[in-house]
Amino acid sequence: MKVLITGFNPFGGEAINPSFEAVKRLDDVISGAEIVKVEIPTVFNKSIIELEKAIVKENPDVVICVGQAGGRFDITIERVAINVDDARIADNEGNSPIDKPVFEDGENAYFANLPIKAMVEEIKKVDIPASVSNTAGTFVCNHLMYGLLYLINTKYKNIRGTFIHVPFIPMQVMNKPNTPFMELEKITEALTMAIKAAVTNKDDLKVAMGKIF
Ligand code: PCA
Repeated sequence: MKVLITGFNPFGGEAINPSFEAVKRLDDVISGAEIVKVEIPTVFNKSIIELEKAIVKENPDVVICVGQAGGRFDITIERVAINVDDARIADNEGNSPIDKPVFEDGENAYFANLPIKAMVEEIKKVDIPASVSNTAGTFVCNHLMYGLLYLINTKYKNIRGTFIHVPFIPMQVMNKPNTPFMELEKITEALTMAIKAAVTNKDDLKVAMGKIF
């Protein structure tokens, strides 16, 4: 079993991106699965091109993309990606598409096909807050998740994938009062648990993890 896990480079004026900081600290083998780590540029289109290059090179069974969600307090496993780019800020190459589809010929949305609830449960077992999220936003993270699931649905049908959003780490919130954060070690541990659940559960758990809003 091979897992491709990606993190993004820093964007939006931040010096680091906790997603790739955590990804690069992961063990090279988790629950018997080989872990391949790749850094992805926070750029529309190029992010999907780089992801597909890594998929072709590595031929993974599982792909998990990770991104920063500054302001969220917990680890969130994303359920769905939508076919919309709507950028509030520019990406790292100055692109800010408004209401453009990620792929003209794609579905309106795609669902993750990894056991997202089992992944949440496994993270919570080590006392790290986690939940299912029903929106990955409309910036580069949703874009990459949509690209991953589009590729899975159209070309790489045996791959299972999803997206994980992680909070800021402490050094990022020094000048951001009342902003949630999580220690980098905890984020790395959470990703390890998520990978463990992803490679050991075939079916997802039938437990309620919906949100009222
Ligand atoms: N987070 C951004 C893009 C890159 C990242 O780490 C997002 O949530 O869209």
